[in-house]
Amino acid sequence: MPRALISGITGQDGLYLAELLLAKGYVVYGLMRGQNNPKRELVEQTVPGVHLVTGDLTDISSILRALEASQPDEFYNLGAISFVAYSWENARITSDVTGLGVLNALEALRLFSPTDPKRVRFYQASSSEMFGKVQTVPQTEETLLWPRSPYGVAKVYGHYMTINYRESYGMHASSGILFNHESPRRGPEFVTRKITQAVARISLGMQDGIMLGNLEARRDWGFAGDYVEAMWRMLQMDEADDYVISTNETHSIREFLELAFSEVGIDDWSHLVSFDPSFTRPAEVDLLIGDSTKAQSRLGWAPTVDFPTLVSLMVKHDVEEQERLLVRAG
Ligand code: NAP
Ligand code: F7E
Repeated sequence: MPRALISGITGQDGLYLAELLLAKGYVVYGLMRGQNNPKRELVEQTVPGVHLVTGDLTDISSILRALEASQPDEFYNLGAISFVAYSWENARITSDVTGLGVLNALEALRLFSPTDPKRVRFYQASSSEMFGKVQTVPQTEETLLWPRSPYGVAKVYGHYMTINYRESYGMHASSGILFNHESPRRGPEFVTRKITQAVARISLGMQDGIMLGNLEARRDWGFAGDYVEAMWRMLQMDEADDYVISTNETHSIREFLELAFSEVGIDDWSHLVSFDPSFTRPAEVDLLIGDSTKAQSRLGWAPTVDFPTLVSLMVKHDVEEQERLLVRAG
């Protein structure tokens, strides 16, 4: 049976990827930080087949121990401080985890398999945030990177370090340049889930309104379940490479709001949304739209969930979840 190690197992993508790999018959290990991680129970309930090992991307010896324990054929590096807004307030720790953590993972792999650089196939979770102030529309694998946040800069470092280790040591190391992808498992700090949770609560009379920042920013939003399939496909290729993963459509936060409110039958929502400047960013990424032609032709990958379906499934999930909370509260 193939074996995989996933860092970031407690995150949105870690859970979807673990489900996918378990369904394919993999033995799956998850690297989880902290001695008492509050998300341990969630992982154990959602993907009970996963073996958990403790470790931290800032601690190279803990990554090496996880490699020894899991003996993986594939290592998916999904661990990161991933919230862009937080990265300005905590630029150093973001750089340590999201940037240097990738170097630690690559070096741990070299120490784990000094004579066979291709023994473990490596996936790096690169990001469309690296395009930042976009230099071409749409963005492809060839687009010049121009990050706009400490998070984006850290991802650029991890991206080029992955390419460098592939070129320097012949490692099977691939980078997926993933555009925004969402799901009911998305953290509530990200704008999509913040909106769908709020819309659900407003529709149930549990909340009066929602405070947001810039509604005009545009993102290429896909479904996380589709995107982990692309990660796996990259590691099944004979040659490692870099791929943009996107839906090739762009929508504003305003359009997301429009669809989310209409899902609960609210057509006039302008009085329910207020502007809060604290949710704006020192430097904004105004427009992201990918071109995933390379992934579609070489990996045979394509998104299966379109934008209205994505919004709808997230709102429906959150309405059900909030109704359960209401019932429990009596
Ligand atoms: P997420 O839900 O924020 O999950 C991040 C994961 O990283 C969590 O499991 C977190 O663990 C872990 N982590 C944080 N600090 C760590 C450390 N020091 N050592 C080891 N693990 C650590 O992110 P996601 O949405 O699943 O995204 C997965 C990856 O793809 C991330 O690298 C993200 O930057 C990247 N990405 C995401 C998107 C997107 O739209 N979702 C797009 C492009 C790229 P704790 O639970 O312990 O905090
Ligand atoms: O912001 C605007 C905000 O935090 C999207 C991460 O997964 O995708 C994600 O990064 C947009 C921005 O995601 C609020 O200014 C308005 O323009 O949901 P977000 P993100 O920054 O695009 C990339 C690809 C990653 O790699 C990251 O890890 O929404 N916005 N009002 C707001 N954003 C938030 N969070 N909260 C607001 O109230």
